[in-house]
Amino acid sequence: MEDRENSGRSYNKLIYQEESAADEQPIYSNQEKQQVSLTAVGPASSFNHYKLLTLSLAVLAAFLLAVDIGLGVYYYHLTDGSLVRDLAGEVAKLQASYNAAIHRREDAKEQLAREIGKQAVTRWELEHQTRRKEDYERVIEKTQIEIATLKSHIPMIKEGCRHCSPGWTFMNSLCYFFPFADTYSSVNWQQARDHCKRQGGDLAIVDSREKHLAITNLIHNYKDPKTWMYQSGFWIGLRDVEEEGRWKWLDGTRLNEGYWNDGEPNNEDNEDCAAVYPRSNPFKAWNDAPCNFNLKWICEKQPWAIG
Ligand code: MMA
Ligand code: CA
Repeated sequence: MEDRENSGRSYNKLIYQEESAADEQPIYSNQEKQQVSLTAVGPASSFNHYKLLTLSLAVLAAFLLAVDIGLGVYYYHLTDGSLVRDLAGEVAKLQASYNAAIHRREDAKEQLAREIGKQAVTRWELEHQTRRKEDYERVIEKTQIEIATLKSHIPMIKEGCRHCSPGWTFMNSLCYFFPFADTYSSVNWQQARDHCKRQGGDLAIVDSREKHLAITNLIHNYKDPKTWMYQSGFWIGLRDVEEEGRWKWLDGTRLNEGYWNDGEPNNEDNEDCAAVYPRSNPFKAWNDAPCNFNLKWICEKQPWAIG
């Protein structure tokens, strides 16, 4: 760099010397001239260097231009070419599959909500069915008990066929009649007795525990829960009509052991006739009621000869 500056300065000096050489006195010594002639060789080679430099710069510029064009072409391929198109296509595909996935997720959410709703209904239905099943099980249990009870009556009925009139039941060696059928309406004590007599019998004389338990067991099976307790009674052959508080059976015998309900007999409304009621406790099954009261009844009569 310094050399180039030096050679530049020398070149200026040279021009200045040539211009002034014609009309001015020589101002340089021989030595100086020698020096000047030596330096005069320098400007010629600098000029060559300059040309070389210019050429190099031109080549460099051309190279840079080529690189620029190359980059331009590469950029064109990059931006407008298949690679970019592929990438854009990929991005579009990814976007589409992302959108589809979001859509599917929303669908799945809705489906889940619907399933949860259905499950709640199924659960309620299950609870409902479980309750129904328990109800049925209770009914089955009750029916099985009833079947067993009715089965236990079969021998009685069979024997009744052998020893008693149709519709009469054989119990404790006697024939009994119960007007369970709906065709029999409730009647007063005297009408009940008349019915029994027409059939060849009389109102029942319940003068033993065995007879009483057999009767209460039977009427309990036919108990109608809708009927009010004091209307569900059955007249028996027991009265205190002759003397208040002196209870006598129709055969004239005095009452020995009664199965009165708590507080009975109370003769509340001139109650001289006794009736037996279907009670869970058979030892509290009797009441004294007005004889003109309408109730069902129990007849008894002797069986046909056994054997
Ligand atoms: C009451 C009670 C009985 C009586 C009946 C008559 C509802 O029961 O006092 O002792 O025999 O009434 O209906
Ligand atoms: Ca009474």
